[in-house]
Amino acid sequence: MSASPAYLAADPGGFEPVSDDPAAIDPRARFEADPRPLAEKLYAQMTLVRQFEEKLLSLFAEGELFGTTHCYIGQEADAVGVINHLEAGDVVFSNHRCHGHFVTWSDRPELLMAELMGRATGVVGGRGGSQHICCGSFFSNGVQGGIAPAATGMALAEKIKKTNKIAVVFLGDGTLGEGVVYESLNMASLWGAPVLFVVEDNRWAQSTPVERELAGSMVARGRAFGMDAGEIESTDAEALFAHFGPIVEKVRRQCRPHFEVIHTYRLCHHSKSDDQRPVEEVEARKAGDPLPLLRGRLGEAAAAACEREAAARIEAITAWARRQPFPSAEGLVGLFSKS
Ligand SMILES: Cc1ncc(C[n+]2csc(CCOP(=O)(O)OP(=O)(O)O)c2C)c(N)n1
Ligand SMILES: [Mg+2]
Repeated sequence: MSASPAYLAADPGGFEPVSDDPAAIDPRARFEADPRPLAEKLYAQMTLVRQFEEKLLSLFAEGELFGTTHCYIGQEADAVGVINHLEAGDVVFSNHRCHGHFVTWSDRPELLMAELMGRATGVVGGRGGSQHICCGSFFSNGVQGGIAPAATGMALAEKIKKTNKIAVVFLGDGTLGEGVVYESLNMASLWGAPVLFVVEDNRWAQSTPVERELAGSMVARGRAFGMDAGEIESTDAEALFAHFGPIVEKVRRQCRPHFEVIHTYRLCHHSKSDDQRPVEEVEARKAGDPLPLLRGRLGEAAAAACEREAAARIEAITAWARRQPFPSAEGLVGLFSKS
């Protein structure tokens, strides 16, 4: 491995720096090592993501954070359903709505909090912000659709290197309007790239409802390129976890692409405050909020313990991130150029 970049240098606030070794983070092993019952583990992860983003929104409102951010509130079950099946070194390619994917994958919310605060110990040295993450084998980019060919190429690279690793790319329903997605599906199928295309259909692309953005069937788009494709309508984390286990396993075993659509809903604004959706529609969808859905199965004591643990953690990481230094000009060396 190359020497650790500056942003991974020891941080003074008590959190371990993350290694730049793509194999350093192993979501599946971490999940399996947690002795709690499945529902409790999933609830703990989703609660952490939810509280992390609620904290972000309040920091934006108080003027401590600036720029933009797209929250994942309501979609947390997708991330925990898919990502807990991934091994160390599997590539994850996320999009503008990446916090839930990153926090679930890494279990390192402090790195993203520092990043959003623009600090040198943020996941990309405080220069990527909310949407642009590069950490081990996790990547995100806000250019809709542009992530599909990148993920396909990375999956193909793993195949050529015979690593038995796969790539997962998360796309929105609106992103199915980008032509480059179809070039990616074509090449992934033709070349047998082990890439799982996950479409998170939250029914809206910013201010456009899905009925006004897409003709035909989402799932048929994957099938048209000769790959297996399926769909699930659920915000139940346990159901999604059960659904994606065999799919991830099959992509790895067959070394072939797969296209899977999750029909879900976003319960927050598109970004920080913009929301053109009918209020009644959003209110009705709150019945499908994945957190209360799972909480009911846990029992009060276990659920409350998860919530307390997440709250303490968010408080600690926020305080830590505030103490972190801002990046220096020297920190630019190696980030955008070699010298
Ligand atoms: C190429 C490109 N065009 C436009 C945008 C602006 N933009 C950001 S998010 C978004 C809507 C995306 O909708 P969808 O794919 O359904 O994802 P969601 O926001 O619902 O998660 C748009 C138009 C962008 N980021 N990239
Ligand atoms: Mg959408």
